[in-house]
Parts: sequence; C-alpha cells; structure tokens
Amino acid sequence: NILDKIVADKSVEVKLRKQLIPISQVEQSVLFNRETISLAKKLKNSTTGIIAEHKRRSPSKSVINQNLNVFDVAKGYEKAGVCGMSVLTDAKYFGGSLDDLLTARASCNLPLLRKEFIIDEYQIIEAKAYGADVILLIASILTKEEIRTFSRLAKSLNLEVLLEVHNEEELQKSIMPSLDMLGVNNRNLKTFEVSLDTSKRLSQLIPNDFVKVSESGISNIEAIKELEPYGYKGFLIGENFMKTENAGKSAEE
Ligand code: IGP
Repeated sequence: NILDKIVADKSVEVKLRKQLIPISQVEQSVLFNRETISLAKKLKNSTTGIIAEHKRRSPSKSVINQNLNVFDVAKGYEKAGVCGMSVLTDAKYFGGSLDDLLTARASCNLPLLRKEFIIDEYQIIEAKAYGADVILLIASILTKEEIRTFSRLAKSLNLEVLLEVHNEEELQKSIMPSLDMLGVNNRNLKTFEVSLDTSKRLSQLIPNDFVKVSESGISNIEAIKELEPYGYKGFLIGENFMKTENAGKSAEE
C-alpha cells in the first residue's frame, strides 16, 4: 500500500536531511523562538472552523493545481477569514516543500499546520524553524510511544498537535493529554476511499476535551452542516479550494 511506500521514502529523506543540516543548525532559525499562534483556540471560538490547505497534487488525485503560488493562496485564505492553513511539505507525493511553509509564514498571520508524514523528532524541530504553529501526527504510522514522545516534544516547543486517526483502534491507542486536536480522516490513506460516515462514527469516542476536526472529502457547506451536530469544530479542506483558479476566493464563498 501507498502509505508504507511514503513512510519508507520519508525515512530515507529524513536521514539525508539530518546529515545535510544538523539539528543545532535548524534551531538557529529566527523563527525558532517566536511565539506561536493557537489553532485550537481559533477553532473553539469560530462559527465556520475552516482549515484551508495548500496542496498541489496527491497520490489519490494526481494533479490538483500546479499554477497557484503559496504566497497568494495564504493571503487569499487569510482574507477569506479561515481559522488556519495547512501546508503540505512532502515533495515526492504532494509536490510541497518546507519552503512552501516558510513562504506561507511570510505572507500571513494564520496558524499554520505542517502537513507531513512525521516519523522523526527532527521533523518537529524543522516545523518550528520553518514557521509552523501546529504539527500533524498520523496514528496509523506511529506507535503509542512515538505519539507520546513526539507530542511532548511539540508541546515543549509551544507547537500544538493535531493527531489523525481513521478507525477505532487508532483512536484507542492515541488518546493522551499531550494532544490538542483530534482529526478524523474521512479518507482511508491505504485505499483512498472517502466517507464522511467515518467522522460520524468516531465522533462519540473522542473525549470532549479535544477539539474535533474532520478531514478530507469535504466539498460543500452541506457537509459541514452535516458534521457539526457530531461535535466537530474544525474542517480541513484541500482539494475543493485548490482545484479552482483562486483558492482564497473559493474559501471565501
Ligand atoms: C484535505 P481534501 O480531500 O479536502 O483535499 O483533504 C486533507 O484532509 C488531506 O490532504 C489529508 C492528508 C492527510 C494529506 C488529510 N490527512 C495526511 C497527507 C497526509
């Protein structure tokens, strides 16, 4: 399955990155000690709860949009009044980069999520150094122990953690106090099947002290209205905005 391939490639990539730029050097970034912006708070106080994503392509859809530049997309999302922005930083499968994250940081004051397959603490240090406020941890590729150490490291850097699950088993192993937001991915990353029912089914198993986020396959207001009664405060939307000519304008609408 594709997830195994992504993780295998990622571990090679991270190993090379570490050799190229040692942690001590990553920590020299002027962004490393900045104050972060809370996404969880914004979601709690919002009536729309949209987290808008920058995503050029994906393994499930291939090309979504290669013409938009991150700078304009970030500005547009901010103008549209979204709660936060998600920036894909994986190059091989999603066409993103850490440079995209940095560019987004330079162009808006939204809380930024580093959307990445995090398998090593080094990537969390990078996230902070390149301007993120939130990291994503994907339960299906991590052990319980990794989720614990990674989320604690993130907290110590004042980064928030969005933990992503897709089924009951992943949820059970993941619930711990060092997480801020729990995301239910409506897309099965192994089969690419999408169903909002996943969010509905898992919502009741998520304790109320976590901000609940529904991710993927949300293509209209009706979907949001459908999910809100299940306690969802955040809605992560990528393709639906990115497939248009003006992602920011689409988010506004
Ligand atoms: C956005 P969509 O269907 O609106 O483009 O989905 C986001 O949820 C999706 O990109 C995503 C993702 C991920 C990508 C959710 N979890 C993990 C990469 C890795």
